[in-house]
Amino acid sequence: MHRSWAEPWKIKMVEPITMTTRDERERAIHEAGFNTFLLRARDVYIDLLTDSGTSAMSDRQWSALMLGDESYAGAESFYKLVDAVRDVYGYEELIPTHQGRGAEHLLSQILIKPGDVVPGNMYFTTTRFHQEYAGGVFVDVIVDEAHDPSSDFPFKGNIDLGKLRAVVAEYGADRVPYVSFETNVNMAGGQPASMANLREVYDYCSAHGILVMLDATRALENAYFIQQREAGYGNRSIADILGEITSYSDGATVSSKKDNLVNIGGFLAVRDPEIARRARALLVAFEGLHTYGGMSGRDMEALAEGIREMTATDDHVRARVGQVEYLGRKLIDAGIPVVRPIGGHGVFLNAKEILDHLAQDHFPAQALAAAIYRDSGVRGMERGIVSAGRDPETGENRHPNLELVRLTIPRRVYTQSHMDVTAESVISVYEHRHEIDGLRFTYEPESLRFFQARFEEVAGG
Ligand code: PLI
Repeated sequence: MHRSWAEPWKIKMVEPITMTTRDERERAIHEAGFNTFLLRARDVYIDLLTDSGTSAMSDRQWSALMLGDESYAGAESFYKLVDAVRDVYGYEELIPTHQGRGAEHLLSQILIKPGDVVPGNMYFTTTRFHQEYAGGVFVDVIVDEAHDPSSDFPFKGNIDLGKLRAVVAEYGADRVPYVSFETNVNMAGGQPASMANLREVYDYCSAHGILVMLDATRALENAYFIQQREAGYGNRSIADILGEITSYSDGATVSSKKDNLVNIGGFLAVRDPEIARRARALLVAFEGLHTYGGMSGRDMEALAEGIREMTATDDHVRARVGQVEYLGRKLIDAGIPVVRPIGGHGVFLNAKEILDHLAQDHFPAQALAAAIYRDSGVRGMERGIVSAGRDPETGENRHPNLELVRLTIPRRVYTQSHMDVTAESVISVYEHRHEIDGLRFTYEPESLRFFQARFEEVAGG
C-alpha cells in the first residue's frame, strides 16, 4: 500500500496572507511594470518568487537569536559558526559575509585577474556578474543535457570534462584561476551534479593546478539527489554525502539564505590559509571585521543552528524536495511543459514551449510570470532572456535555450494546499495561454536587469 509522507515539523506560529481580487492584481502588475520583483509583497498571495531568505526558522533557531554575542570583535557566535561550517562542510577557514554575493565578490576579487577565464556549470546571475566585474570571462562547461528542458538525465548539473579540457587547452591553465562548480544548478532548474563528476573534475583540476570553488548554496539538495540516484549512496546519510561533496573542492561560496534555513547571511570557506588571509583583507573593507563580516551575532547564532539542523536527520531534506516534487508531479500530470527531472528548489515552467506564439525577444517567461500573478496572486520569477542579460562585448541580448518561469518553494513555509492552489492556477493559465501578449522594455537597467526592469505589453507580440 502507498504510504504518504508528511513534513517533519508542526506549526507553532502563523503569518496571515491575504487574497486579492483580479482588479487589484491587474493594478498591481501594471504598477510593477510587469516585473514580479517590483510587486509589493502585500499584493502577493502565495510567494514563490524565491527560496532565498524566505525559509521559516525553527524554534531552536529563534531561541539561538537570544544568545547572539554582539561583541564587535571575537564574538562567541562567530566561533560557533566556524565550528558548524567545519563540522558540516569540512572547511577550516571561514569568512562570514552579508549574503552569497558578498562571498562571490571577495572570491572573484582575490582570484581573478583581468583576462582570466572562469569555466563553470551554467552561469548564475550574481556569480557571473562578479567574475566579469573582476575582469574575467565566464565560460559555460555544463553538459549539453542541462540546456534541454525535456531531457530526463539525472545529473544535469555535471560538468562536461571534454568542454573543460578544451577551455584549459585553449587558454592555458595559468589563465584559469578556478572552476566555478555550482551544486544543484539553479538556472538549469535545480539540477544536481553526480559524486563521480565532482570527483573527476577535482582530480583533473588538482593535476593541472586549478582550484575548484563550489557554489555550495544548495549542496544539501544536491546531496539528496545523489542519495536517491547514484549507485552506492542509497544507504549513506545526507550529512555524510554532503561531507564527501565538499571534499572534492578547495573552497566554497554559500548563500546561507537557502539550504542553511536563515533569512540573511552567507560565507566564503576555504582550506588554504593564504587565500583566507587575502579574503579577510578585503572583508574588512567591504563587509565588516573578520569575526562578523556582514552579520550580527544573532544572525551567526541562527545560521550555526540552521547548518546543524539541515543535516541532523535526512527527514528535513526529504520533505523539502518532496514538496517540490509534489507540485512538479501535479503539473506534469496535467500536461504542462516543465523542466525535467523536477529540481530541488522549484518547478521550472518551460515558457518557450507554453508561449510558443511569442518570439524570445518579447520575453515569454516574463509574460508568463505576470499572467500567473494576474490569475491567482501566485508570484514566480523569470529565468530566461531577461535574466541572461546582454553580452558585455557585443551589447546584444544573450538568447539562452532555457526560457523559464521558476516557481520556487520556500523551506518549511507553505503546505500542500498552497501547492494545489498553485497548480490549479498554472493549469488555468496554460489553458488560456494563447491570450497572453509579449512584452517590451520601458526601462532596462545596465546590469542584473531582471531585478528592476520595467515592461509594457506588445499587443499580438
Ligand atoms: O542572494 P545571495 O547574494 O545570498 O546569493 C547569491 C546566489 C549565489 N548562488 C546561487 C546559486 C544563488 O541561487 C544565489 C542567489 N539566488 C537567489 C537570490 C535566487 O532567487 O535564486
